[in-house]
Amino acid sequence: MAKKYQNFINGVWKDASTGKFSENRNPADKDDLIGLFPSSDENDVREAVAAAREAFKKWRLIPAPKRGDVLKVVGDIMLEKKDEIAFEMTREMGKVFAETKGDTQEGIDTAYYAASEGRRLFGYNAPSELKNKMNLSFRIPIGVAGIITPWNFPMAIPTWKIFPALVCGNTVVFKPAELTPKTATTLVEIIDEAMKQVLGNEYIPGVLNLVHGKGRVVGEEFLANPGIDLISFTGSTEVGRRINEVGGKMLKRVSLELGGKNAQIVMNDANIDLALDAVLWGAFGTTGQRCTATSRLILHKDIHDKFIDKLLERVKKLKLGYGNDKGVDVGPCISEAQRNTVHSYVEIGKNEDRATLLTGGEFSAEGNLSKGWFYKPTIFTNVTRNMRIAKEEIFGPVLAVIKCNNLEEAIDILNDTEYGLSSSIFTNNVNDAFTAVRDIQAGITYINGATIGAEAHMPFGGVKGTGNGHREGGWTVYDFYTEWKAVYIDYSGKLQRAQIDNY
Ligand code: UN1
Repeated sequence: MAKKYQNFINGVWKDASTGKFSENRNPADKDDLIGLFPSSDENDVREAVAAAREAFKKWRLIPAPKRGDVLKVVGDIMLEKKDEIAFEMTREMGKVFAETKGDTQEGIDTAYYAASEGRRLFGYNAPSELKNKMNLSFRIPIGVAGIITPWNFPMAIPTWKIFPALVCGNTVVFKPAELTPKTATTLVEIIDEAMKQVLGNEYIPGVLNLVHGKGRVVGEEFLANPGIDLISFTGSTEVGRRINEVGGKMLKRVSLELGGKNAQIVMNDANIDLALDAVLWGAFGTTGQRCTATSRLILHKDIHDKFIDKLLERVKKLKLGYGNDKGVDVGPCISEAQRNTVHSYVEIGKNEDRATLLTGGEFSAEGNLSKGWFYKPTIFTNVTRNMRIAKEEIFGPVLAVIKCNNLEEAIDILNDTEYGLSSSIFTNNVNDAFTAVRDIQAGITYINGATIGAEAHMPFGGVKGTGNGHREGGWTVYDFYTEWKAVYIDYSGKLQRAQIDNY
């Protein structure tokens, strides 16, 4: 009998009020049942929100450096358990062990960054226009943060959101992706352990609550519940729009990290082998299931044919398999449904769009692979910018190659998308590199680097349809989790009237 997991509400592990569970299975081996996780409903969310609101009264008064100390211990525990976390993450999510270790490391980096931010959280001061008066401003917590996270970075993305929320003095209700509830459970266990260690008798139940379940049920209650002040969401554009719409009506603060259709440009003067390494990593790392994945490759016509020959040779060497086995390069798609979506795009590319299928384009089901949701790394050539496979986010191991004549056209093609998350150009021409930095419309641009692999202490997010203007990561995320308070201190002993007494 598979282990039953629970929600964590008000400091207590408990079943969902529905009494129902859903299965979590290994995407590389559908016979491997990892556990049963609660199928919660709105009642569980309401209970969690009430607990978080109550906890907020006390947590906001814990000094920020001490809140930071909790995150320091969280980072230490994660570091100690890194391999164990990564192994289990590969088992439930599918990407290879080196990558789940990387995902965990991103969480550790975020923990230490948040810990140090507990001693910064800088405000500004400014001179007053009046004598004997001081103007200060500082950050204050907002309240209860609703955190909704995807399955592709089961550890890193929750940490980007939960750690800054907590260090700023907010309390949290966390709904992880249904497909990766185990990693989320581990994260919550670690944070709670650190809270207990650091706060001792001052421990406050309800600062962090975990509610498993479906977006349509649990997520909807996040929107409807007036006790949730802010929502941070990473996921599909469709769900993001819905959150923005309802959140907007309710005057909730909303941070959205949505789709991408990221491109790598390779110019005719580029280091070809370097650009090859990058596109293989960017397009097929994480089985293409990153918001930052390279899904378009824009090749200068002079090097196009040579590059494609080498790419084909290299891509055929990628080894598919269970990510915890040695020597595996690419894991499965996360689920059967996701693999079907990928395949339907391949059909669109072949038939509707009439691009050339260079390699892949089918399930990979040899031997043990038949037990999982494997899909062969796929490359289309002769793609033009208006084809659906060049425009829509596929979220799988599919790369669309587009030929270009010059830099201007390359950038124009790159920008011709509703999204604007990550981007990359390979060139050794310094003028072209700086032109690209200036003209590419994206939140992230790499020069001579793959489109994936943003660092935890830098602003992360996109322009245009990728989001709604917020950034995660680095110092910028702290703007989302705090309000500004302006404070005027008059020590003149009289009523000084701004805008009147001095002009
Ligand atoms: C995502 O796919 O949503 O920049 C996050 C990267 C990783 C994070 C990806 N650090 O590729």
